[in-house]
Amino acid sequence: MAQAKSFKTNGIFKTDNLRNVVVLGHGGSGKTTLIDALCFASGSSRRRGRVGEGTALTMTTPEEKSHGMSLEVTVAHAVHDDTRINFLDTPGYMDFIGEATAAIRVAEAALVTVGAAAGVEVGTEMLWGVCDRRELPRMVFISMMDKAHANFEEAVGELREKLAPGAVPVQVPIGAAGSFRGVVDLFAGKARIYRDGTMTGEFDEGPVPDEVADAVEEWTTELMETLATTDEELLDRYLEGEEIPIPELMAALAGAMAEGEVVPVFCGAAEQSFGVRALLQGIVDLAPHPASAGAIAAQSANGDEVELRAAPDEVATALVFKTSTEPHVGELSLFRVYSGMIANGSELRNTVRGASERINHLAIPQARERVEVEALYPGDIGVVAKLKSTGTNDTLAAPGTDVVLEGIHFPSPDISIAVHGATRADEDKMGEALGRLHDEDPTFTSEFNPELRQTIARGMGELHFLVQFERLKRKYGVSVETETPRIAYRETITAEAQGQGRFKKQTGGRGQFGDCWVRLRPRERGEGYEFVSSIKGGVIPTKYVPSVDRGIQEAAASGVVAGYPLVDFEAECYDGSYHSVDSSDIAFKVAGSYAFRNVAEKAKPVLLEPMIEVKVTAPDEYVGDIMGDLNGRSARVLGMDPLGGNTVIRAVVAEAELYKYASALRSITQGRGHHRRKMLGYDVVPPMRVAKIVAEAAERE
Ligand SMILES: Nc1nc2c(ncn2[C@@H]2O[C@H](COP(=O)(O)OP(=O)(O)OP(=O)(O)O)[C@@H](O)[C@H]2O)c(=O)[nH]1
Ligand SMILES: [Mg+2]
Repeated sequence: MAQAKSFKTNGIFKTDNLRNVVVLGHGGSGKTTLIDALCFASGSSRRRGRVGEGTALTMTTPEEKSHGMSLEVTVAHAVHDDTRINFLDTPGYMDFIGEATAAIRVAEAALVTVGAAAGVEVGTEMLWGVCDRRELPRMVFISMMDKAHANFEEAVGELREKLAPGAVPVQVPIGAAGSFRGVVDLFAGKARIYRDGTMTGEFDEGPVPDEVADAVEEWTTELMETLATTDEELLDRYLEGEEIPIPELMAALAGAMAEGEVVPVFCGAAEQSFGVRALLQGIVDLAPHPASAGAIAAQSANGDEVELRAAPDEVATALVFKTSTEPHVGELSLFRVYSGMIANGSELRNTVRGASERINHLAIPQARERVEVEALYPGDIGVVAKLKSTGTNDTLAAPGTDVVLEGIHFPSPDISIAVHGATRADEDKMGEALGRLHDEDPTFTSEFNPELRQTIARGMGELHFLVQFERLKRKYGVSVETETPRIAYRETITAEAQGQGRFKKQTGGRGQFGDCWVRLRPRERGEGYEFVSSIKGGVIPTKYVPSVDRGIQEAAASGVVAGYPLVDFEAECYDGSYHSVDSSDIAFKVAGSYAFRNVAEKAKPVLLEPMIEVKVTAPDEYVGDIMGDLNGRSARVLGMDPLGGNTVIRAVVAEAELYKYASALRSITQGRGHHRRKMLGYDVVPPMRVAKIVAEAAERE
């Protein structure tokens, strides 16, 4: 049996010998297991871990171990064929898509896992879309070939139909589910039969077994024809029946993959380390190296485009793509070098915040471990502890440079929840600790909302919140409790009305007197407030008219139905009277507010509520149930569009009807549906719900 080669894992690798590969796929499609197997087989990790036992290489935090899934981007490397492959493991669960987005930003290629039994899933499609926007070259690993119902042909068919017409296998599996035991490499035309239980992916090479001969012939023709069509010269030679050497075919495939024309498909069963060696070689041969990936997007401080090369003699730049804090370790910054060399002990400038930072204990990450190195070449991924004032999305550059690299476009959080400290002490520490969570994860925000008198946290979904609050407790010792966020209702008027506001006070000495007549008119939704004066003949002196306006605005801030701000109306002050001694700004302000209250009551006031546009994406089979549930929430459906085997439903729903919608959707779709939200505006609350809102408001008063 071949012995796993030993490697210098902490060596410095030059740009050509580096690959940055983000591993993406639907939740539970086998990414973490695959990376564990790849790193172990390459000899760069000492222990073969398991997701189920919480020991997989890239499961690093207690939260990941207890939830049994990836929750953050984690970098681990394998060294194969003199090349260091930096793998970025990402969560497949859509609440954590921000982590995947960051990882996609700094990779040159994506390795997408598609379960051989599950096929293309919602998460696969979402992440594929993010890769599309960055034109990221992709390869696919059909995972879990050993699982019941594994079906390679079907998975490839789905992939071609839904996501990648250019997907083409470079391997064909031998057997499936319980009988899966090897693959045929289509370039070499040889079978690899895996040895059971080696865990390093050892195999015996042999001729193509009869059972797969037809499939091998069919897919080999497909592969050759696909390659030939990407290159005219190759096509001629192929048509003339020339035997084209494998390295040439590989180079053609790598070129076509870089262009996004072809997506090479591999397969295996990472749990048993079947297929991992061929995949390592495939990545080295096919994934672009950091200097071949085209222009580096950067700007100077004044916004001019800057051209940078991924060369050692270029000015040094690096992008921080992940910041995390762990007790006893402090803050760790993961960064990707784009240009120039970064040396241990050097001083860099944070060009976003204008601070200088010293790079001590420069290291490359191996999941939670750091392997110290003297320097990093352009393209490499490094980690450094305890930077003073650098966060995610900041650029670090050589002193004297003001270059800012293109940042990561994180999705904005659109689900909210209200939180308060479990105790007084928790409440006091909560604000700062929540802010630290945001520093680690830009898709989580929080702020105190004075109108609602609640701290509102925003995130990507309910599991996201759950995990964040677990981190809050473990890292910062702060316990929070959650509650339904109050709704920012508004009020408006629906009819024109007019009337008087008169303020007169005589308490010895000087009195107070203000008197105005005001007409209120409804305006369209979103048009706001407007004040008009049509006072003639100085019945109210000009200098007091603005006080009437101010009085109306202050009174409108707590409306007449349930005390919510009354919006979208015009107020016209058309008459009034004054007293030469007793009138004052304050007296007219009070008169204005009296007039508002008096008239607004007569102007058929109504309650308004925030309306949300939801976009639900789920497999077709759940559409009936989703629609039924949306009906129960009085939703108005705007449209339904097919997206692969999924349907995208767009509907307008009152915010009040959407609390915990993510959970409901998850149980309706067995976790296969997700939704996004967008605030649309305000609409009148249906009469049947008004009484309850008024009663709740009265209770809070
Ligand atoms: N039978 C079988 N099971 C596998 C294989 N690969 C992974 N699994 C199991 O499938 C489950 C999910 O695997 P993970 O590696 O955690 O999947 P993941 O894509 O990282 O999941 P997320 O981090 O949640 O996105 C685990 O229980 C694994 O043990 C495989 O090749 N065969
Ligand atoms: Mg994982």
